[in-house]
Amino acid sequence: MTELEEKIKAKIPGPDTGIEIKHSLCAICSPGHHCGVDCYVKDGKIIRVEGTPEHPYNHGHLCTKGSALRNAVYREDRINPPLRRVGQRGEGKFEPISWDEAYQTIAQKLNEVKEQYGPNSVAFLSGYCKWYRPILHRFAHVFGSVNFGTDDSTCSAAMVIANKVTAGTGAGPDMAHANTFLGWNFDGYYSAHLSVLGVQKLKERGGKVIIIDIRQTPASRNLADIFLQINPGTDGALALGMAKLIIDNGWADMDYVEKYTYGFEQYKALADQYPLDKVARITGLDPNDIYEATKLYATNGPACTNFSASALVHHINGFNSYRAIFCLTALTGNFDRAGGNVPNPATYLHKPAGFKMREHEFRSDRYPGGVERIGAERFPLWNAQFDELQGMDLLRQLEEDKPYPVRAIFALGMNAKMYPQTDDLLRAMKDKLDFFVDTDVYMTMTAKYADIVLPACTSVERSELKAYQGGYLFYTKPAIQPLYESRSDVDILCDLARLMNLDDEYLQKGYEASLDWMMEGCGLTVADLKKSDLPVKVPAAKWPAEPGKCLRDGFKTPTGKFEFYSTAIAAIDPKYGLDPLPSYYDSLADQNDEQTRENYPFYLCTGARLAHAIHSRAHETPWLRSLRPEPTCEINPEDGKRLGLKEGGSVELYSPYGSIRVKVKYTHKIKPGVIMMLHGYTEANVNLLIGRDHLDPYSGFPGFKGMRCNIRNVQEG
Ligand SMILES: Nc1nc2c(c(=O)[nH]1)N[C@H]1C(S)=C(S)[C@@H](COP(=O)(O)OP(=O)(O)OC[C@H]3O[C@@H](n4cnc5c(=O)[nH]c(N)nc54)[C@H](O)[C@@H]3O)O[C@H]1N2
Ligand SMILES: Nc1nc2c(c(=O)[nH]1)N[C@H]1C(S)=C(S)[C@@H](COP(=O)(O)OP(=O)(O)OC[C@H]3O[C@@H](n4cnc5c(=O)[nH]c(N)nc54)[C@H](O)[C@@H]3O)O[C@H]1N2
Ligand SMILES: [Mo]
Repeated sequence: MTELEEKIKAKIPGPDTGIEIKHSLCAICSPGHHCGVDCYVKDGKIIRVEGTPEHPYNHGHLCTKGSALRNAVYREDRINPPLRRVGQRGEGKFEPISWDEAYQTIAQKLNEVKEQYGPNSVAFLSGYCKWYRPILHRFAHVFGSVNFGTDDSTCSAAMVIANKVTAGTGAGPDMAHANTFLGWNFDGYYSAHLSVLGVQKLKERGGKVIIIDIRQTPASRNLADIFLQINPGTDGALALGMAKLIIDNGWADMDYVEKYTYGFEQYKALADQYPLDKVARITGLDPNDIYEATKLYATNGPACTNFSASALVHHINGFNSYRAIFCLTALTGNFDRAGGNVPNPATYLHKPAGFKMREHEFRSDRYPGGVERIGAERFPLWNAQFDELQGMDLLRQLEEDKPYPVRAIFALGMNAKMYPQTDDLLRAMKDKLDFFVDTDVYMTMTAKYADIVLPACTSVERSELKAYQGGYLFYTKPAIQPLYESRSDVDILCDLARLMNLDDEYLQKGYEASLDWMMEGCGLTVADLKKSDLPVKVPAAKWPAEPGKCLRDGFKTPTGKFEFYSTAIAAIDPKYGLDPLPSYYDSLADQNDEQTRENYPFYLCTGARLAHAIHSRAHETPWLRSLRPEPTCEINPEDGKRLGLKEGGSVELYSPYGSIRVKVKYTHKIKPGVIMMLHGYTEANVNLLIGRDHLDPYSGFPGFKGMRCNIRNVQEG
């Protein structure tokens, strides 16, 4: 018996119990995580889930959501057989049909739209799941449509683009060698639990931690040496103010700046407009605290910085704020240096693992080109830098049919509640689409608008490829058979490719053949991975990433330097008014007229992460819902009392665009004037309050975390 088998056996509660432990992964949360899980299976059913102790990533740890995986798998709202709509769109009336019939209908309807309007009139959309993306993306292209889009329209892509147009690449914090950690909107306890360990180790070594957040968090409490509780949406001003302090006090690494950067003089001139007193006024911070934090960051190096896929870029000034912070890493000589921020490109599906896979080549290989993607005209920087449609322009194009009509949506896990003014989007989909198919695990509000609904299985019911840091690849095996008639998303796509006779060798052959193509050169095949029940070390992997490559070989930007002044932004038509420098403007710039200020005095921050929830997908999982049973907004007691809001009472939260009813909770963790609300609830969808045009002009991202709103009591009952 191998050591592993011994360990596994030791965990089985007694002989002859009929319980088997099967390794799988939890795909509830971010693709950057997906912890290894042990499913205890008896009679084909999962009776218990634990973290896999031998897993090289999570080493047995599980977060709140992962601990509820079993409950998520056996939810009562799982879609059972494929369904055909019989009532009105949105009504939720369906009849069961066979898979064959569902596939035939989809093939016929998509081809009809293609014939009548052209292939780009079919949009291929995905929600938060990443695992099937290269297959779906290629499917769209082979079908002939340029229109592939995902939650990247609101998540991470703004950061990716900002990185690209500044340094040609992103760069993660090198915690292991840093003396200081600048945790800008870092709260790993809620959003990435394993990331906290690195910060704890840094502290144990005597390292220092700065946390900058609008709310007090476990990170600000447990980790921070200096905590700056900043006014929301003002981070760009702080970063420019810090740049000025760094330059004026001689803390900048001028050798680095001269050798490796471009546009310093213009950047300095911009920073000069942000003296300490002005920055203190904008950010609501004490000037001494700003000074001390800046000094610590700039003089106690090497220093690394946290970057978030969402918090900052969910403001309409977020792209520039992000860039202003990013520029500090070069100003202090911490970019691409040990203990600073070190480039480490993603291996596969957002996860760096130290080797190269041909995921992007696979999906873009068949790009049909020609007509422009949705959002191309409105968001030219996005379009030039990112390989997807910008979904924040979907509603406009549905309504206006310009530059061409969109008449069908083929979606995997589409959540319309991800889109601002969701009700308008659903109305447009209802009125304008000839055909809408959605594939989901659960019967969602969005699926109720579909003409055909397909049941997808969960991660523990399928095989899936996953890369892990440290140089690992994992090909999972199903721990249980797919429930009901559900199928794996990738099998659905490849079945359809065959039925529609799409001209593509790999989609016709299936998921595993496609993966083998993407994995070529890494020294392993799917067949090799299948021999193991745990992640396998990849021979070609180099981990950890070595710093210094950009400094040695040049940056992948037009100038070959780190660009304070972005030449890629400068190349965009001036009529769009995009600034090549990371200039600061107000995050409520489009809502600052006197009347709106008066009627909507609060700053609404939506979706700041909490441990028990993730977007729309976890709210209906009973164990997780029980941790906060009612959709609840949070307000500082000073405001709550002034307005006579009763703690736990019902309130209406409203903006110029919409209103929801929720409970209210007092908290001292946020400043007066701020209201916080989680997103993703069907009965209290806060994105009804976010204006459809309240978008960052650089990225197209919605201002989810910066919107004017107001609050008032409502009668109970
Ligand atoms: N107000 C506000 N809105 C936000 C945010 C915010 O902070 N505030 N955050 C934004 C961010 S950063 C993101 S990433 C997006 C998230 O984007 P969303 O797409 O809203 O994410 P989810 O609701 O988690 O997932 C979408 C659907 O995928 C389904 N699903 C789960 N697993 C599978 C599967 O294996 N196959 C299939 N076919 N479907 C599956 C789920 O049931 C769900 O219906 O939300 C954005 N929206
Ligand atoms: N439990 C849980 N974990 C998740 C998710 C989830 O929904 N739930 N979503 C996953 C996804 S898709 C993403 S993109 C990541 C996001 O990961 P994070 O960016 O870490 O998530 P957030 O909690 O939105 O933001 C981090 C912090 O930024 C703060 N913040 C909000 N506005 C501002 C501001 O204007 N300035 C500053 N300085 N701070 C601000 C919030 O209070 C919060 O504490 O999380 C992932 N992990
Ligand atoms: Mo996200």
